[in-house]
Amino acid sequence: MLKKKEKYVVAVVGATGAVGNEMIDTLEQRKFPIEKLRLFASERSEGKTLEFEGSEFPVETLKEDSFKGIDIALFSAGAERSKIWAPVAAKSGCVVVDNSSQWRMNPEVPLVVPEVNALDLKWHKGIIANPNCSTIQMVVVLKPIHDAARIRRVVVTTFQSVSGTGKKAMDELLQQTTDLLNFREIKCNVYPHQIAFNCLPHIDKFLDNGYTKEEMKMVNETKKIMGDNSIGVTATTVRVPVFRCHSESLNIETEKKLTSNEARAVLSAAQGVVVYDAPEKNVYPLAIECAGKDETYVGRIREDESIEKGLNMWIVSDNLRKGAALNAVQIAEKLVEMA
Ligand code: NAP
Ligand code: 12T
Repeated sequence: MLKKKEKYVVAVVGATGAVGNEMIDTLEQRKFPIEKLRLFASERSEGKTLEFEGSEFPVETLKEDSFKGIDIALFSAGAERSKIWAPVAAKSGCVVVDNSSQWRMNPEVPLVVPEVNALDLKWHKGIIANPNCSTIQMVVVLKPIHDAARIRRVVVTTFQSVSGTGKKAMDELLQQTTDLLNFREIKCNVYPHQIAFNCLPHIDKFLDNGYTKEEMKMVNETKKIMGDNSIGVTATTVRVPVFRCHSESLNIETEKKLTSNEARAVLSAAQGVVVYDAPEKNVYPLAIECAGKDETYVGRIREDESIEKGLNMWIVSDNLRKGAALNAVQIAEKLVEMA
């Protein structure tokens, strides 16, 4: 449990990565009460420094006693590192907010999106999991609809940016794009196929049931966060040549009829959601406009005319912010509030 203090010693593990970088910025922007910031990455980053509030901070490597004196650690260094180091950190009295998939479905670990299930933070035992980026933005929108009309089933298709995979993938999209425009041969290192000018129906590993791990994360994590196993979810996750922000097409079947105007009203009142929906003026959420924003934007809200009680909508959010760093920092803020 986090003890009440004026200011906290905070660590970012994976500080040099795409998410870690965003975590440092988010902590600064939201004026998180920090007494001391500790930054960790791999041996490759030894000797590097990173800026926070105008000062340079050294990047350290992880050791058994690294977490002594640290109150809160935000992890985003991959599942393998979280598997080893999150329990080490928790054992030394630190509260871990983990961004990897390692602990999300563990029944001992709360999986939290503050707008949806902040109360689950009460039963943590030292590790709290941050959901998958595609799941976070979806549940922020599903929760108010579920409360108003009970959701039976969701069919989701994602259009996910390369920053979800990390820095190397952003470099690969840029490099392939410039190479192709200069009639040079391209290299594929991060993804199995060309990502520039292409769409890949493949995110994370394929599983025995024919779905990808990313698709099953959306199915399983949604039920856990919403605290309702009866919600049916089926997903197709697609990587698109976009740098930042995930877009999602949602088809939602409800128990109670919601008209598109009712849905718009429910979503307008929801925390963390912005209704951005005026198609007659070409107004709908766009990845390039949502980059750097905190909210999940919703547009194209319309009734599914093929069923009695169904809605279609298009949602966009910044995967590095609400999908990762911001949600983790909001969890830390809630912990401080509850301490
Ligand atoms: P990234 O840009 O590739 O960064 C990876 C970070 O992990 C770097 O800081 C790297 O340090 C560090 N790291 C690698 N091996 C390490 C080790 N042995 N010890 C300590 N640090 C190590 O990836 P990213 O996009 O930021 O993602 C990082 C992780 O966050 C992912 O693996 C994923 O689990 C999670 N994530 C979650 C979401 C979500 O949906 N909520 C979204 C994206 C990512 P060096 O620079 O020294 O190599
Ligand atoms: N493979 O944290 O490649 O479970 O976009 C997030 C993003 C895993 C995760 C990606 C991934 C996660 C990706």
